[in-house]
Amino acid sequence: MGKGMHCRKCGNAAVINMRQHRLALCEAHFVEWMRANTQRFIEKYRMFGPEDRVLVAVSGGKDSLALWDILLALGYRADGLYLGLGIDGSIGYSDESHQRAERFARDFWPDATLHVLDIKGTYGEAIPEVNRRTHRGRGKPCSVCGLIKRHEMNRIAYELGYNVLATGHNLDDEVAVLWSNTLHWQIGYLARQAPVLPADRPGFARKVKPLCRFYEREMAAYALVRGIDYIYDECPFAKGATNLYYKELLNQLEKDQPGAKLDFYLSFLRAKEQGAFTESPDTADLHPCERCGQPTSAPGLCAFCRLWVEQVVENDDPNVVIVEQHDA
Ligand code: Q46
Ligand code: ZN
Ligand code: ZN
Repeated sequence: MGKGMHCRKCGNAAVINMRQHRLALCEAHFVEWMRANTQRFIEKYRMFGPEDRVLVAVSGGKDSLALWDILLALGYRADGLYLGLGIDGSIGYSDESHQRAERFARDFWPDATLHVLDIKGTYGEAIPEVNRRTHRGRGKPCSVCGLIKRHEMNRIAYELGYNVLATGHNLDDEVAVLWSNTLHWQIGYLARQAPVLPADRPGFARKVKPLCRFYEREMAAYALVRGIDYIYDECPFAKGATNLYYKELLNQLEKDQPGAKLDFYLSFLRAKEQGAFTESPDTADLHPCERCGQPTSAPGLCAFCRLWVEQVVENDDPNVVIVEQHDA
């Protein structure tokens, strides 16, 4: 990384050279630059202010831990939420990632709160088990997992009074999704892909992605420089995902044309601002789910609640105590 290069600000040895910005920085100035830019993006896209309560979805990976670190360093009221999905694989993925999240909170920000919700402990089944019972994922549990994560993040933010939900999606994630949505001209998805999504309905949290303009490589460098011990492996079910294939393609493009990814993403946002994609009409006719109250377009129960009542479910009480609180 940036061998023989010098920091543009102080002349010390650089730890990173960002070709797309023609900018090399030393450790201290890189950390400062990442935080200042995050602040700039938060303001530019009107994500939140100092009075908002932000819940950061923390997975134990570099992006979400770095996001939490940056928001706390910037002085925001940001707490973490770790969802225990019960995914093992050969690396004990969920246990490992849970440990990293706890350790980060304890060692870096002992006054911050990390909420932990274990899906199996709460609902009686881990993600792969729900998937096997309902067969929604046809093998891979990703659609079930995405549905449960979205529902639970919304619910916990609502119940604990957070008005903003922040996730650690970086530029590479956003560009891979954008690429896929563009290849298939998914107008509805394109209309909803943005750095900020307004709340689904009053009382629910707004969704924000403060890292959406940082390259994955910048996030890895930030975690490294800050000494954050994160889980390096992806979830075992991510392997072979189309998104990873698109990421490789886009890396090739970026190698030949530094800045291509950022340009693709920013041009998309600009086109949106100019009205290229209008809101999809499927936001019509949302009503509260009969069981959990979250907005749904399905009659009766939302997709999440149907997961648990499709067959015998023991833990059927919608008021189950959900969150175990760790004030590290
Ligand atoms: S959806 Fe699928 Fe991810 Fe859930 S099962 Fe793993 S890969 S964690 S982002
Ligand atoms: Zn410097
Ligand atoms: Zn529901």
